Amino acid sequence: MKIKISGIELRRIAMPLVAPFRTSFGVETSRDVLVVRVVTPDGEGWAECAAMSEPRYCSEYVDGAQDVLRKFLIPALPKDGVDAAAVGRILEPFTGHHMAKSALETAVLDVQLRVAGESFGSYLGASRDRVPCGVSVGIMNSLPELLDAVDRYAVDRYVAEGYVRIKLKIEPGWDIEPVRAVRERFGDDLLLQVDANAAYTLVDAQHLAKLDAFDLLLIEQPLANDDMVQHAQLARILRTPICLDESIESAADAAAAISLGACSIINVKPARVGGYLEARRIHDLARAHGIPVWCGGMLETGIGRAANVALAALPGFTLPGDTSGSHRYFVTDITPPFVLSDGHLDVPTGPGLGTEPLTELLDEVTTAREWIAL
Ligand code: NPG
Repeated sequence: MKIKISGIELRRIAMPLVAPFRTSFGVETSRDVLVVRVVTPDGEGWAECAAMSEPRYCSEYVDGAQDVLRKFLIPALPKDGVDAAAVGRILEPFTGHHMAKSALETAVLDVQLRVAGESFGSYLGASRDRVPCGVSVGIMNSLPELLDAVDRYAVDRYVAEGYVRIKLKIEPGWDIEPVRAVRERFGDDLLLQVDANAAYTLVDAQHLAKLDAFDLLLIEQPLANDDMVQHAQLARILRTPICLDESIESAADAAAAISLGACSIINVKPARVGGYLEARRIHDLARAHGIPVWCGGMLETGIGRAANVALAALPGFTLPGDTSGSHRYFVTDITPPFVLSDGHLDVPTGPGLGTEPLTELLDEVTTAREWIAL
């Protein structure tokens, strides 16, 4: 179905986080989110760009994403209408910028599905109506602080809200001890995994092998983004399964990683791979190879969360994702909040994303608006 676009609004919003979120690549205290609104005669489509303020997780950053959207990606869309399934191919001549491309494709897909009356979950091929949820715990300054946070964000709610697994962020100097402390305090039944965000090198292999004692679900992205061969070597040393995140920017990367033996699990983040359609291709490929996937998160508002939850409902997403409830990150979200029930989030069933920003809330947090007519 071709959708005729009148114009696109690029809006920036400031979303303070409930607590600083520290990873090996930096600390986030507030999200500066680029929200994309596609306007058509028949309705609107929404998406958010996952790019952070600074190019630390990957080379993209939010000002750059807005610039490339304004100068190259939006002007490349045909004036006489476009089908969301064609957006990826239309944007292909521009290299990189997956997060910007993902936001544009997602907003077009959203309006197209709203017009067609179909939900993201149904369109993508969801096989469940709710998904189990994990939570990511940032790097802390001290062990007591970590245990409090685990208490506060995961285990207490594991009982009260039911988070089904915990992911600890690690880096050199903050790895074996926090994992040991969490295991000792909460026992072996807790589903636990770690995420290094590329903070180690192959020289650390024997050190990382000490994590094998803790029966982790996986270790995520231990080595650098382009260390595909080194990850394959590390996989032969560790018993803990290796999951790749940053290294996988496309289905082609996933195919290479699988055939090299660089990972046995993949974290699928739609923004990182250029959109939900490429994310689905990675899901299909991994599933055909018996490689489990799970849905990552990038501190999304309710707009991004809605689409992630829909994706996480596909049959190959067999591990709990970083699809936490809205209140894990924001006191007030711009959409009605996603709230855990029995450790799960419901997959939205309304047309498109099945949710949209509440105008008043959105206006309150808006810091800038730009209109690009097509
Ligand atoms: O639940 O949304 C979430 C965050 C999960 O830890 C999480 N995300 O490296 O996967 C990651 C990390 C991240 C956060 C990556 C922000 C990039 C930016």
